[in-house]
Amino acid sequence: MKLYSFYISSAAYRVRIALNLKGIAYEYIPIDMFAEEHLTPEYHAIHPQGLVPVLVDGNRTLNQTLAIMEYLEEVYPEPSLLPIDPAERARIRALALIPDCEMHPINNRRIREYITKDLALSRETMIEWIGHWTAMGFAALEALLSDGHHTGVFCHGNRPTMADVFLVPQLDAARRFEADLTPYPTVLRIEKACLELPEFQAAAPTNQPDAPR
Ligand SMILES: N[C@@H](CCC(=O)N[C@@H](CS)C(=O)NCC(=O)O)C(=O)O
Repeated sequence: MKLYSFYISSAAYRVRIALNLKGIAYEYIPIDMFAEEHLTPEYHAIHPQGLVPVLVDGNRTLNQTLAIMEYLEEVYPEPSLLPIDPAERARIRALALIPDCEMHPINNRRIREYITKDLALSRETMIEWIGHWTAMGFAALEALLSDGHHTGVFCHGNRPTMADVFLVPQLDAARRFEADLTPYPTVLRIEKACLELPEFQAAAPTNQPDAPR
């Protein structure tokens, strides 16, 4: 497999975690987003949206991290990142969809650039924007995770699932934008448990080949 990735991309971080948890080796292809390599015609030929990551499995080119997760789950089912019970699967997907659809897209690079360049608003306003949506998302996650009787060491039970795969990179992104995470103790407890696992550690931004040394 090949993964088009950028060390600091939280979406790519998700896929790196999932591949590591499933024990799938891959070639890391860095896309330097600071140098706008994701905006080149060459990269658009691989992913017409110009977003990172892209996963290539043989002759299949996959994008959108949730679709990639589901693909990995179906084609490489063991170890599974979803339980068998449909209601439990729905809970995990709902937890994953909060970072995937309700936090990350609102705070994504092109949104940030629209705020500061097109709308000519200050960096402080942009940070405030991110802080607002970040707080709303983590408050929802904290409520769901601290209330759910399925929560264990991880978001769902005592082994990592798709929910953890989406949670941890979102926390990394939040810290980059100065978010106060102290109101979310359950979220932070689960993050700590995840980061004790080598699969999460190896996927972390600082451990990627394109990370600054
Ligand atoms: N929903 C997409 C999001 C991918 C995405 O937005 N990735 C970011 C990096 S974390 C990106 O490429 N941003 C470029 C931009 O906003 O222009 C997915 O899950 O794959």
